[in-house]
Amino acid sequence: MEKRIIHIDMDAFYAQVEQHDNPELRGKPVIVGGRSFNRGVVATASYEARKFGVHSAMPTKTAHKLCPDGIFVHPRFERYKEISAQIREIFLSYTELIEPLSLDEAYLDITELVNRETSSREIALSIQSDIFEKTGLTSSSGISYNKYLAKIASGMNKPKATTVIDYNNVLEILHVLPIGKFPGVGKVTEEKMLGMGIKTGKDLYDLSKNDLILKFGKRGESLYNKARGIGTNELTVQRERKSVGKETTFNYDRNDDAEILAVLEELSKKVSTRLDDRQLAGRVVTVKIKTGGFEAHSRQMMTMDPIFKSEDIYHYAYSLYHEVKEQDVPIRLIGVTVSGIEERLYRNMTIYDFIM
Ligand code: DCP
Ligand code: MG
Repeated sequence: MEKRIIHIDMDAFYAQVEQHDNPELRGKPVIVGGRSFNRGVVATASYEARKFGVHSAMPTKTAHKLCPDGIFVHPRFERYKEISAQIREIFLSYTELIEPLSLDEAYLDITELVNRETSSREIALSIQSDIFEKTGLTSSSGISYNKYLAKIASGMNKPKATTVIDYNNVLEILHVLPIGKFPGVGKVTEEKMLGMGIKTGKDLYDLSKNDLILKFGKRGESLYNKARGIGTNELTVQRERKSVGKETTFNYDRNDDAEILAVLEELSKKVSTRLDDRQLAGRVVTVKIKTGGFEAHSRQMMTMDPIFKSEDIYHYAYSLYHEVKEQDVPIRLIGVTVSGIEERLYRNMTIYDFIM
């Protein structure tokens, strides 16, 4: 059956929150990020600042050059989280079929809510107006019959827009879409494609499936489908995850620190990858062991900031291991867990990237 999926994405989220909370910033080029000249990065910029070419992930230094009169503001993650929670409450008042992608964007499956009296566009507009009423912030939405088209649609007419992609306009829209705007085509793939002369959806559409598989391997088929408006309509509805852990049972009891630590480092990497996949981080690291005599011991430690990188996890796990492992007592199992899980507030960056 055909589904109706909405993708909702707040407009210039962090910057808009700053402008909302501080009216003096309204209508001005606001750049949220690290203030440091050498190390800071831009988290986002208001639409006024974007006119100067400032964008997310750009070094603050470059942003200064492009927009010398820009107002540089530090991020207030707690505030963004608070608003994100308010937005989620609104989503929940419509449906439980929600797939959050980050603090400011989510997919909603509203198939069941559409009927002869209420169109999917009306539902999207109603959600957006609820968000505005509750938070004073504007958002954009995209509506389509699958997820990636809904996401493309929400970005097409930003800000404050509601855009529908349907069977009758899908190819027309995809054909002229710059290749970098296809979800899943990151910076690296985009460069590669541009180098091959694939600039738009039409260029992609004109390539055969075989050709795409030859050029892009496993992803070839998905690209072939994306050029044709074909994609999944199944939401990954998030269950709340309390902890992420990995453990190994040895095939014989071990006592050699170097050997055990090498395993612990591997486990830390696996935990990190899991956290990374879901854009999560955690504040508590636990190391547990079981001795050859089946006694279980564990130690845990609170971290300074939420962590997710394998070297950070291993850093804590390393000292916990030395606390919990008794000399000359061989162990049969070791595990590491990160709990105190929260959603990551910045993508592919750590808090240090924002330090002044
Ligand atoms: N963000 C970040 N680092 C990035 C990208 C984004 O910290 N590289 C943060 C700041 C953004 C928020 O996530 O405000 C949401 O990201 P979006 O990609 O949705 O960007 P915006 O909401 O800022 O702008 P747009 O209106 O284009 O959605
Ligand atoms: Mg956004």
